[in-house]
Amino acid sequence: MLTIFSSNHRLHHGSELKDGSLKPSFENPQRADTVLARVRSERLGHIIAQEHYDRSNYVAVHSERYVSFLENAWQEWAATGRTHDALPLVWPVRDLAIDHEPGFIDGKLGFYAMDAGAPITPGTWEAVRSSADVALTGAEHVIDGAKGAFALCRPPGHHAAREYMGGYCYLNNAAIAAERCLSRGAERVAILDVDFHHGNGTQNIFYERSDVFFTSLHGDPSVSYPYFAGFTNETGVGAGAGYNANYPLPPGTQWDTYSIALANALRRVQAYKPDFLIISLGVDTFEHDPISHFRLTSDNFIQMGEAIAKAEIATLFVMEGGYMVDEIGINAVNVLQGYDSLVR
Ligand code: Q9C
Ligand code: ZN
Repeated sequence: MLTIFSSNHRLHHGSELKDGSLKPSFENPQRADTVLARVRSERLGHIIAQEHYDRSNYVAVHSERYVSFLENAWQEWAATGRTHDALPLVWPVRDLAIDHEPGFIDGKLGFYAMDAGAPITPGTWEAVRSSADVALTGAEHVIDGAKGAFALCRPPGHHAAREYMGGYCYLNNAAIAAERCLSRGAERVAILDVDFHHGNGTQNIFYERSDVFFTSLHGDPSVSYPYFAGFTNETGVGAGAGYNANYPLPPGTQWDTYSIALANALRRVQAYKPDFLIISLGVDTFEHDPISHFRLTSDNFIQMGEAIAKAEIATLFVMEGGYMVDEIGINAVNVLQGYDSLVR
């Protein structure tokens, strides 16, 4: 299958607060470069650069003011004389005012963030928009008839909601790709999120809509990030009622349990009869992932790709998380090879 990649991802390398101190983020440039190296060494298929897309594709799923914030945040932060990563330190929870955007960058950072896990650096915006363009380029290929494509996105996107960033995510690449499919004529798109963490951002964007079915398998939010979304009773509202399905799974989950939930999610996807399937492909479900607690093996990722292929829907794979850098390439490409082994 075709892989789409942008070297601009390297412009983004930030820090995160971990155990009370600021450290280099787990979400680092080595991740995408390791996946790319594996795509090459396994001869998965051609590798192409992203096309450039208009900003209108981003504001199709995010608010205008949020995209403006992302475009200008580093300049506003640097204008105050600061040179290290911009991170939020105050949030408008519960009864605090959420009805107007603060005028100063420190307030804006909290207003547009769910956590302190999405640092803004000098190169962040260029990397972020390129990552969305990688997903858009991949969407074009499946729209034009490819049975599969791999958008090797970085930074990831599934925690980014209509109007906030978080969890290493800024623009929601999978959602932007889904919206592109719809604007180019698709009637229905399904998104299956297999990242260890619940895709709260994607759920948020499509929660009141029936033209995108969102389903996610993830660590039980009672004990896993993002903690405040991903429960089974979140099934959509209004026109979106019934078009959202969450499968929270306990710590230590292995393939025997995981594969049953995956089969159930895929049954829901098939019943929906989507024109396209988008996989939010996180491989942080791996047994040795440093920030997650599932127990999938590298072989299980081949089985995951095979299971997805059996749904027989043109599929765009969009890279999300996965932090065991040594094996991220093997595990991501295993899913794609499992898929390709049954789709010709
Ligand atoms: N110390 C993705 O996989 N940090 N994002 C959790 C645990 C946030 C993961 C804190 C993890 C976000 C795309
Ligand atoms: Zn994740």
